[in-house]
Amino acid sequence: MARALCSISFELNRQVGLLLQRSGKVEAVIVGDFRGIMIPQLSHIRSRGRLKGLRLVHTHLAGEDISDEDLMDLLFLRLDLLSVLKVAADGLPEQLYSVHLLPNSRDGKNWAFLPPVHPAHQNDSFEEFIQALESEFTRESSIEEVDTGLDRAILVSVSSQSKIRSEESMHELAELARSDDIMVLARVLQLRRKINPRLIIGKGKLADIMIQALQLNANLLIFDQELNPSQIRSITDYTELRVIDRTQLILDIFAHRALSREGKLQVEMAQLKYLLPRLSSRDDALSRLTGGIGARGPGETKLEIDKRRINDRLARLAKELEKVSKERYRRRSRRRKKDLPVLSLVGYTNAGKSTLLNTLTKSDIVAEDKLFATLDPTSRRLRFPRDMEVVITDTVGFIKHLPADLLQAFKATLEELEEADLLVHVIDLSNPCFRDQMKVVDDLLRDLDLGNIPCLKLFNKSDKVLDDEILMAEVSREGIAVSALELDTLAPFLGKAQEMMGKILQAS
Ligand SMILES: Nc1nc2c(ncn2[C@@H]2O[C@H](COP(=O)(O)OP(=O)(O)OP(=O)(O)O)[C@@H](O)[C@H]2O)c(=O)[nH]1
Ligand SMILES: [Mg+2]
Repeated sequence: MARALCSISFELNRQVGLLLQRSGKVEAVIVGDFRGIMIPQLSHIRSRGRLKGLRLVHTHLAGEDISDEDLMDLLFLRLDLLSVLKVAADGLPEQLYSVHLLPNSRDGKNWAFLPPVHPAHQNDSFEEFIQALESEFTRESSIEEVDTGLDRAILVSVSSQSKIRSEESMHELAELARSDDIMVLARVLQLRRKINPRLIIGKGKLADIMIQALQLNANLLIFDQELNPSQIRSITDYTELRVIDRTQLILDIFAHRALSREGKLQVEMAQLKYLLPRLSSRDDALSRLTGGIGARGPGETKLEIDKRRINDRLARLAKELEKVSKERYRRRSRRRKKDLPVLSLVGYTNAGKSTLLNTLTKSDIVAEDKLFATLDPTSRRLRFPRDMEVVITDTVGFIKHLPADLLQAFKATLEELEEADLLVHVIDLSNPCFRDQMKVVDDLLRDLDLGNIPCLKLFNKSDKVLDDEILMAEVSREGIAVSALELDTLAPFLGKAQEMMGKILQAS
């Protein structure tokens, strides 16, 4: 076979290759040019264990043995083995060079070369060799590989921001992942002065990530930056891992959490709007975009990935949403008749809004250490100390880079905030980035035209930072420090809120 391959290659003056299955069956014949060979898309082929289950044998005509390009192919495609058949000047086979991946790096390398042999002297223990390699891969990672059925992700950030900001953002991304039941295996941060709009990440860096993914058995890459269609392609052209970005992760969380009919409709709409411009007819990358995470519509619905069907679906969703929001409008005007003043809790996700509502009204709505625990607005009655009754509402939390489509979709729900007589901006004082978070919330409130409603700043989780006297003094000039977990600390807040509410009602 080696002889035939060499002579064809020699005559065509092009590299020629065979992709072989473990059984020896030929998966594909590839004809390249003099210097290189393009391996076809293999994503339809399921991997056998950690490796791809395919071996590539191809010719080299220019006298070189295994090149960097070959190593990249080995790595990105997770080939079982890559062999180069060097063709001699007379068109006959000269030597066979082979390389395979390693479960652990040796001398900083994740691959190992086999001693070159003459093709005629090749021994046939390939199957055994691959079995041994596979089990070595499995053994090396068996310690952390308790199969929990969770997605296993590597977080990637390519950022032009400062190191501290980028790390904080990455931390938030990890929290988002955790909130979506995704296991975070590693974080890769690359600081760049400028981000290339076409290729977000270089091939070398991507190779590093692929090595880690292989060693840690990751199945998902999550980027902290929103990826445009060409950036997605620049990554998915090389890797078979699923690739999503921060926006999709947030959308996925929302898809999991949405309970109300309106919430579900809104999330599905946002997901489809996000996907639409990222669709192109030939896109195999997209099926990876939508396979598994990101393909999960709210509830039981599965996202459809056909452009025309998406457009039809979007039109239908818009109609249904209109109907639902009319109903809500009617409900709202009924409530309006009772004419209780409305106090709305707003703030960054995980700030403690739901906890506060629970403590104040002795309720039991979901409050947990996850981002976006609350999606659907909840209202309760609250009696102030000096005999005043108000409606207090809890709302969806805000986050930086809140996907525009999502914000758009939730506008109807957030419109309820327009009814608020008083906003209470709940801030997680224990978060080192609370100033940035405050700004995100203030900016969003302004975008939603809610900037004119009187707003009381509530610095929550003060129990965690009581020692920091400077900080406590600083924030007590701007608002009120409390701990939503302890009813006793809330008296000054209730007093102030009632006072403000009284003035507002008088003025109106
Ligand atoms: N130590 C401390 N933890 C708090 C306090 N208030 C809330 N938490 C915790 O913070 C976490 C988030 O609280 P939630 O009330 O769910 O926050 P949220 O603002 O409603 O969050 P979303 O619904 O995701 O926007 C929970 O684990 C709470 O127990 C507080 O005053 N002190
Ligand atoms: Mg909440």
